Amino acid sequence: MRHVSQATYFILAVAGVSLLAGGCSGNAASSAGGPFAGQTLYVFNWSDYIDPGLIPEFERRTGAHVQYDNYSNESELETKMLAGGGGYDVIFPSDANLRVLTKKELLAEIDRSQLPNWKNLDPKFLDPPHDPGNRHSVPYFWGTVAVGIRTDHVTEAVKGFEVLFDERYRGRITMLDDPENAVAICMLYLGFPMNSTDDDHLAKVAELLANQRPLVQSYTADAFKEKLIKGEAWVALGWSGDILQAREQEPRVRAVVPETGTMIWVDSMCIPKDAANPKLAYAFIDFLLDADVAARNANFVKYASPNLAARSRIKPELLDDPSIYPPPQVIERCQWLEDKGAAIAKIERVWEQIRN
Ligand code: N2P
Repeated sequence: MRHVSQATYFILAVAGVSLLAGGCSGNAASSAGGPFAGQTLYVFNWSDYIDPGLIPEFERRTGAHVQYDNYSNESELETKMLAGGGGYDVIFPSDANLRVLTKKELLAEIDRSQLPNWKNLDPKFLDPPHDPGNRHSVPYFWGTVAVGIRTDHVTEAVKGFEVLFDERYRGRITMLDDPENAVAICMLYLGFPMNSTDDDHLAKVAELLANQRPLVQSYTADAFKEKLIKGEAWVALGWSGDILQAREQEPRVRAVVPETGTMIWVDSMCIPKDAANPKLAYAFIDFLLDADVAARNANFVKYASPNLAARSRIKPELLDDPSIYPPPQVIERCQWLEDKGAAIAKIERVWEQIRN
């Protein structure tokens, strides 16, 4: 039961099969609304990954001030944490980041007695292989790496990643500026195992990326959203929800989740071991776990929520959108990033050559 693979975990989760025998619930201690006036909470989250109205609301409820900083790719968070943490109280690592940070013992153990709203989480998303027993993490959102297109310029049926390498879109393509994610997508496109660090495979990926380079308008892990909205970019490799946020503002944007499979990820809320204000960190995490707050957040960010109590308050059109909640047959073909250990340096080298 406990040793399901990451893939099995997720297929079972979205297919509605419980992984937990007895379910899981938090206990009754209360933390939200405590006397936090005059205190500051330091948060480090992915960009465009919260309903911006929620931060002032938390400040109003608690009297605390939130210093909210952003990153836009996996390595930014990792670099910051490995270099000493940056003084944050709450961070939002991906499943891949989480494995690294746990191994380095940089995360505090989660005390569920400080999270009365833990009970709102869907048990199917708990006890994941990247953090057995959720010792260090509270699930936040999950999603995929997808292709955003402007349907007014890309008029043929797009199946998947091929459009990223199409000469016709020269100068109108943005590529996800995230070494591990971008290389993984190239591996999938070339038909290699997504997590391969094999030298021959990496050489082919390097060649593909070098040939793609003249077609690329910019490498970015956040600005692709605005570029799609403005029509500056017509094709963008990006995070699924961000593409859908763009679609909300510009209906000619579409998100394509390749049916042949893509990368899937789940991000979590964590407290660094050396956080200065864990009490306030718990209050913030518990606030985000509140059913109403989680639904508002999901309705804004357009990522898939693991909060079961929020489900009935999430807009039906989002729950029915296959680019947010892909059908089980697509999920089944998706893959997770694996811990590459020291071989990650080879991937970073490939990426550096392209970016310099
Ligand atoms: C939010 C990006 C979240 C995604 N902008 C990647 N894990």
